[in-house]
Parts: sequence; C-alpha cells; structure tokens
Amino acid sequence: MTALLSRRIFLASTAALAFARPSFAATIKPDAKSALIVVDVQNCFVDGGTLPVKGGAQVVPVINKLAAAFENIVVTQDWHTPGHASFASTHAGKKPFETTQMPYGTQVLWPDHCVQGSDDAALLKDLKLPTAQLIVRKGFHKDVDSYSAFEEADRKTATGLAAYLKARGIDTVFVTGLATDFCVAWTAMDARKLGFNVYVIEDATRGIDLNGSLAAAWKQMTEAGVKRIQSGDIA
Ligand code: VGL
Ligand code: ZN
Repeated sequence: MTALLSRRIFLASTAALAFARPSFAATIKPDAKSALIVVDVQNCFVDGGTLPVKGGAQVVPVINKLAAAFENIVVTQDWHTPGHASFASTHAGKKPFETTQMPYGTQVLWPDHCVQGSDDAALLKDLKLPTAQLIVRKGFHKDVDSYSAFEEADRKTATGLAAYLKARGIDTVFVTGLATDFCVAWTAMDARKLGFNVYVIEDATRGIDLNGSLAAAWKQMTEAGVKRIQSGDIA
C-alpha cells in the first residue's frame, strides 16, 4: 500500500468516526405514513402577541429544520370569533386565567386572542413550511373552545383532521408547536385515542404552565403512550 493511499484510508475512517452517532442514540426516520403537525405557531402565542408563551418563537427554527424530514405536514391555527366563549372578557366579572363552567366542562378563560383574520392570528412570518399540505383552523365555533386539532371541547364535534390523515394512509404523527400543555397535549392525546402512533418533539414546543399544567400534561401524555422525544432524535 502506498503511503498516500494509507493516509487516505486513515482520513476517511477518522471522518467516519467523527460523524457516527453514538450507537445508543436511537434515530427515528419519518416515512410516507408519518405527518408533522405544527400546532398554533401564531403571533398571538409569542412575545408581542395577546397570549404569549414564554420562549414561543424559539420553536420556529427547530420546526423549520424538522420539516425537511417530513413528506406530510399539517399546520393548525387557533381561530376564534370576536367575543369567543374562551375569552375572559366574554364573561362578566371574570379575569384571564380564571375558570368558568361551560356545558362541556371547566373552561380556562384566556385574554382575547387569535381572533379570525387579525395579524395576531397569523402564522409567524419566520415559519417556513412551503411543503405543508393542510391548515386546520379550530376554535371557530363561538360557544365551544378547541385545544385539540382533532375534536372540539364538547368532545363531539370533529375538525375532520383524523379523517383526512386516515384517508391519506397516515398512521403516525409528530406533534410540535404551542402550547405544550394545552393545544399540543390535547392534540397528542386525541391522536392516541384515535389510534395513531404519537410523538411529541419536546424542544419544538413551549408550555404555558398554568398551576403545574406542564408537568401534568407530560404525565398524562406519557401514560397514554405518547412518546417524548427531541428534534435530534429525528433522522
Ligand atoms: C391555546 C390557550 C388558548 C394553545 C389556545 O394553542 O395552546 N392555549 N387557546
Ligand atoms: Zn384559544
């Protein structure tokens, strides 16, 4: 073997070592039956918006990068009427972050947010998902909230997302976006209930954490079989 050739082999193997992933790091490769769900990455949920989630905008570069690994991408938007039932201002004497009883159960009351057609309800302009195929809007019935992208808070009215995904042969969803403990968690839990394999990509989400809601959401999701992963786990 010439000195030059052996040096080449040496360089090539060092390079291979440098780029090899440690064998214990499981990589997950989304396939044609997988969809990335990007929940509510809207102006309302970041600094300057009406219901800002701490660090909300930080999910954008993570999600933009993840998108390259997915053939199927669905985006959601919280899309409320003016005077929506989930707004504290709709209920006399109520303040944001208090609760009220609705026919469908306890409702957290929020500041007015994500009103249909407003700049506040627009997707973040830095979110770059040119290959996204569907935008699901939710929470547009004045008297019913919808944290989940699948089913409204009355637990009866479907958004149509499950039927869409099933019609397209999708069996696995990777949930990202805002907020971890509300719309992301409810979307992930409903996806499990509907029979999908479900991953939540933690570093592509941020939580509101109202009275311990973030830890509670992770506990519920984990118990329901939702897999908690990081963006680096995706090939
Ligand atoms: C959300 C509170 C109210 C969310 C939406 O996207 O997590 N949270 N509306
Ligand atoms: Zn909302």
